[in-house]
Parts: sequence; structure tokens; C-alpha cells
Amino acid sequence: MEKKFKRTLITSALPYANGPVHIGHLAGVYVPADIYARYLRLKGEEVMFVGGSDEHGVPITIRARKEGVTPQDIVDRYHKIIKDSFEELGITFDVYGRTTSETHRKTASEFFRTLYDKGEFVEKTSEQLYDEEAGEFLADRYVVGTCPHCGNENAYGDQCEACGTSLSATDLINPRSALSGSTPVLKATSHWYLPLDKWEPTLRKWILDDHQEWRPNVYGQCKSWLDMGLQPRAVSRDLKWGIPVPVEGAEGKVLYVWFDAPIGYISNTIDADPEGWEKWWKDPDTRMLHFIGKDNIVFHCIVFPAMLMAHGGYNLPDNVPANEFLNLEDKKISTSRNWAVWLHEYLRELPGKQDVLRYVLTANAPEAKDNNFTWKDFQARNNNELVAILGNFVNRAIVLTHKYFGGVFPPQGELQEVDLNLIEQIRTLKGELTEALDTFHFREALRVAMDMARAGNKYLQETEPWKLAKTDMARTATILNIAIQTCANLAIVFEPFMPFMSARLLKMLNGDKISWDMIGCFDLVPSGAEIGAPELLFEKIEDSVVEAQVQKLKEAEKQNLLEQWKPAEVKEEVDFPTFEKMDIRVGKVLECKKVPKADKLLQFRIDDGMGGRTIVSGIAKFYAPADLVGKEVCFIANFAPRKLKGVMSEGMILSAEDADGRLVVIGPTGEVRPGSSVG
Ligand code: B3M
Ligand code: ZN
Repeated sequence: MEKKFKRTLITSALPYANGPVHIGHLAGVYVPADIYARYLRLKGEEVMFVGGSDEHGVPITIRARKEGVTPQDIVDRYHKIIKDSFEELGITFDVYGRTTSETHRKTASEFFRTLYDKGEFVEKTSEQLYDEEAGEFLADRYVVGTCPHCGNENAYGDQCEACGTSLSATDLINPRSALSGSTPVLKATSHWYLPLDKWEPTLRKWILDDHQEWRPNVYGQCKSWLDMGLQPRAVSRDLKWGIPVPVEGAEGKVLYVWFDAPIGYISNTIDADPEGWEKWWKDPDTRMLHFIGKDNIVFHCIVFPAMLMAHGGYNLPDNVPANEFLNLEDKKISTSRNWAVWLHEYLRELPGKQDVLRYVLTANAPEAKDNNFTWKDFQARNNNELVAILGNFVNRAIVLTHKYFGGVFPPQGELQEVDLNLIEQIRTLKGELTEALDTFHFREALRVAMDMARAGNKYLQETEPWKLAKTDMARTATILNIAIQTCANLAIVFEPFMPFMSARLLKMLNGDKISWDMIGCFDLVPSGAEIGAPELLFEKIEDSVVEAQVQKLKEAEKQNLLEQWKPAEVKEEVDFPTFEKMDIRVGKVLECKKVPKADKLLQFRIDDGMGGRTIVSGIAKFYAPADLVGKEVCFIANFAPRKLKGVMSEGMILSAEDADGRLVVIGPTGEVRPGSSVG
């Protein structure tokens, strides 16, 4: 039997305040959480929707150091950008707090202290890298050294960006401190650990037996963590930025960011409801839901629940509808490569299009697997779905009502089969929609909502009121009445997904109060009511708009590559005789053509001063065949011949690779006879 709850606490992952939010965050967490919160409110349920910025952690201190400002400056800046952009997108948090608030410091300290006093932690000493010059322990990110896997000399202590391997700072060869450049030493330090192993049997039963209804991706990830066996996790760090560990003798130690961040949900609830917050967290009749991305599953399904159990008195989440990742134009979204669509920029560059973004991100929500956002698809969904289906239906209904009835809403006469069919269909779809939302299938829910608009369009197509109006005004009145009632239904149905559109539509229909119960009713707009002037709900998006966005992405990525570019490491030393073995010559390009069925290859005929030769080169992406004809190039004359796509290549044309991967052919700067040696 499913349990009946009195109220729902919805939390959404607290974004790190070290950068703005992008569409991946929105699709994964905030849009679905907001849809769900709005849906429950429409059902008249008691809801608390909690958000906030996560303002601790090492990445924030690194950003601050890079910019020469304080961590507080960084979080102040991004907290504001994030909070404002969420608001503008219509994310209806009941509270949006921050983990640098006084309430949070107090709540997190007390939480830690309770666990400490109850003996829930184990204290362990370990050796960590320490910078003697700076007088600080070094977080893994603050140590740079040679990667033991690929030899990259500038690998970070947590990850080598050249080969992608996850590292521990103590794995690095020749470690250096990013603070002072000095060689760190190992120094003993003690920390508090939460013994997750102790909670493993309880967690196992709670998740694997009692929550088999969780999404397969969430359940599966939990199961694999549990099957690997849980280890004690450190909940403190040697760091300056964070909440001080509230224990005597713990100077210089702060709470680990993943310990304090989820407690932020509690602190923010306290700020929202200082008197009544406990009912949201401790009353067993409250249901708690965590909306997060897949990289946060272990913290919300294992670590935070273990913290709550160790504390005692708190509810555990009832469900954790975590999403997978959203890719952008077929590539992983990356903050460091600047491959992202940032919300605050979107709002500025495509003003008034909040609903379009909410729609497209929901239609492509990465619910069961990673999904992809492309600007082409964004345009297509806007033009072919929002404009052509939903916008078109609403517009026709309202325009016709104005045309034939002067905008005074006509009464409903006797209903015919076609009318009853539409009403029946809307009621059936309401059932499907409710079911989809109740089970967190937001894409499916949106599809069903759109089916209602499709049904409306089909109804007008079948009944053709514009033809009937010549002969039968009474019947025309009934049809337009039904059509407008359908519009009113759509205004409710779409409210959770596209609240701005819904509000405008309601205004045109002169409606105000809406509730989920009203869906399926066909007496929502009273006859005789004035219908507002028709306004287009959506407008077509031109090619130039989306092309500009794609261009911007490419530019940003290129800019980033150029900024981060460093020349490759110099290769192993060679002596002159070794160098001399390579026979480099100047040649003149006589002919050049594309190699059939090979989009990278160009085939050259070169005057090499020795009767000519054919060389195939992989530069077709960077040069058109005519570009190089008549030019002088350098090539390796004694390169072993090899067959490329069926063409025998006798040498190699030299080119330099730019930061963005572009190849530029190398040639002499003055005229030189073909066949001349280079050395
Ligand atoms: N700030 C991680 C993230 O943004 C983290 C979430 C905290 S939720 C308590 O991926
Ligand atoms: Zn490496």
C-alpha cells in the first residue's frame, strides 16, 4: 500500500557558487524539480521547495586565487548570478539560501557536534602533503607533479588532464605545491570519519529492499556502491575556507564540503520557516525528495542518509529522482572548455524565451540515459511543436471567437459526438499525465500534454467552424466554446512546464485561479465573458538565431583552447647524424585533388626536381584543393611509401598544428628550386 503523505519537501542540488549554471544543471535538476513543485501546488498540496548555493569547497578557493580575490568575493558574485537567473527562468524556490549564511554555520556545526558527542565518528591519523613554506596542508588540487601514468609534468593531484586518470596527490612524481612551488612534505594530521561501514546493513535494507521503485539508474548505482563495501569517509579537511570543526583543538580544520552542503537543505528550510521547520524534516507524514544529477547519487542516497541516521530524529528521502547527463551538440558539457549554454547568457540573448528552454530541456530530459541538446533541435521543437501545434491551436480558437462573436464568449449548445470525443480524450490524457508526473516521468508527461494540444488542433480541423459560420451560427458557437474551454485546460496542463505561456493564455481567457482538478472540465470559461485580444504565444525562431548560437559555442571553445594552449614537451634529444637521416626537401605543388571516399585526404602531385611524386596528406579539412596549387611546400622525401585509401603516398608534407587542431602547411619564405634539401 502506498503511504499517504501530508506534505512534500523538495530539495534540489545546491549548485557550487564558483560559476554560473548551464543547461545541463537545468535539465538534470532544476527544471524537473520546479515542474514537480508547481504540479503539487496545483493539486493544492503543501510543498516546500528548497534551493541554495553551495559556497564551500576547494574549487572556489582555486578560482579566487586565480583571480586574486577572496573566496567570499567569488561566492557573492556567483550566488547572485545563479539566484537571479533561476528566478528569471521561473524556478519557484520557496527559499534560495547559501551555505555561508549564519543559520547554516550554526546548523552544520550543531549537526557535527551532535554526531561527535554521540561518538558517531572515528578519529584517524594519516599522512598528508604539507607545504612548509605556506604553512598549509594541501588539498589534492593544490599539488602539481608528474603523472605516473603518462608522464605529463603538470598533472593535478586529483586528476591528470592529459590522460584523464584520477589520482591522489601522493601518487604524483616530483610533487610541487601550487601555493609556493616548494616540494611538499608528508605530515601527520588527524580527521574525523563517518563509519559508513557501520550503516551498510541498514542502508542495504532501506534501499535495496524497501525502495525498489527508485529509478533503475539510481537503484543500480546504489547497489554497486553497496556491493563494493562501504568505507569510513573523512568529514573534515585541513583548509581555511569552510565551517570550522566545532571541537577544541581542531584549529585549521573545516567541515568537508560534502558534509556541510546537504545540511544546507536543513538550514535553508529553517530560514524559510523558522518556527515550523521541524515538521518538514522530522514529521513521518512529510515526504522528502532529492532532485539531483547522477554524479551526486552516492552523497544523497548513502552518505547523507547515514548522517541523518547517525543523528537520529530525521526522515530519510522517499525518492531520489536523479537524472543522467545532458550533452551539448554531441559533446560532453564542459565548464573548463567553455562548452556550455549558460543560463544567464541565454536569458539575455534570447529574451522572453524562458518557456522554450524549459520545454526543450524537458522534452530531451536525460531521465534514463544521457541525452543531447542541439540548437537545431531547439529551433525545430519551437517551430514545429510550440508554434505549429500549441500556438496555432490557441491562436485559431481565439481569433475565430473574435471574428464571429466579437470576442464575447459564445454559449455551448447541444454537444455532438465529435465534441464528446474531444472531452473524453482530454480526460483520458489527464489520467496519463497525472500518472507520468506522479512517477517522475517528465518527458512522457510533456508529450501527453502536447497530445492535448494536438487533439485540439484535430478538433478544429474536423469541425471546420470557419465553414459552418456561413450557415449555422449556433453550431459554430458550440465548437468555439469547446475550443476555448480546451485552451483553458491547456493553460492549466502546461503551467508546471511553461508557466509564462500559461499565465499569458489565462490572461487572454480572463481566468485567474486554476487547479489540477479543473483539468477535464469544459465549463471553465463562462459564456458571455470577454476574451482578450489574440496574442501569439510563440514566435518562429529563424535559422540565423540558432546559427549564431552554434557559432558562439565554437568561438568560445576555440578561445578557451587558445588560452590554455601550451607548447608540447620537447622530445628526447637527437644528435646530428640522427637528424640527418631525415631527408627534408622543398617541392612545388603541381596538382591537388580530393581522395574519393576520404573526407580528410588530399592527393598532391609534387614537382620534386626528380621527375615528380604523389603524396597524400590529411589536410582536406583545412585546405580546398585549389588553395595550394603553385605553392612551395616542405616534404619528407625518404618517408617509407604507404597506401592511403588505395593511393600510394611517396612522402609526407610538413605542417604545423595550431592550438585548435588546425593544420598549416610549411613552406620556404622565399623562392627555392624544387628538390632543394632542407636542413
Ligand atoms: N554542489 C555538487 C554539484 O553541484 C554539489 C551539490 C551539493 S548538493 C547538497 O554537482
Ligand atoms: Zn597522465
